Amino acid sequence: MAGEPDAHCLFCKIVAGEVPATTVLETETTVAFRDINPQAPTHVLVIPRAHYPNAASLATGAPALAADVLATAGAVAEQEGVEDSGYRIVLNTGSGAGQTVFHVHAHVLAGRGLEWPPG
Ligand code: IU
Repeated sequence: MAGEPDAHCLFCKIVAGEVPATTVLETETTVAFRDINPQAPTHVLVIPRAHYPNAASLATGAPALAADVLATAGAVAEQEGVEDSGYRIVLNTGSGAGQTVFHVHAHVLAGRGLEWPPG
C-alpha cells in the first residue's frame, strides 16, 4: 500500500539501513544518498522514507512529503555547492521514461553542462 514499507523495495531497504548507501543528508521524512552509477559529478538521489511508487502518487497521497523531497533536493544542492551554477531535478516516471526503481526518487544532477532537451 502507498506509504507503507515494501519488503521487496531496494530503497525501502536503504531507508531501513538493510542495504548500504552513501548518505549525504537525512531529514525526519527524507533520505539523500549518492547514486551508485553517477551521471554527473554531483548525482544524488532524494527519497521519501515512506514508499510511494512515483511522483504523482506521492503528490496525491502525501503532498507535504512531496514538498519535503523538493526541499531536501534544494538543501543537497546547497550542501554540494552547486546552487549558483545550477542543477537539475529529475523524476523519471514509468519504465518508458527510464524509471527502474519504483520508490519515488528525485535525481539531483550538477557539475557538468546539462543538455536541453534531455535524452
Ligand atoms: P531511475 O530514475 O529509476 O532510473 O533511477 C534509479 C537510480 O538508482 C539509478 O540512477 C541507479 O544508478 C540508482 N541506484 C542506486 O543508486 N543504488 C542501487 O542500489 C540501485 C540503483 I539497484
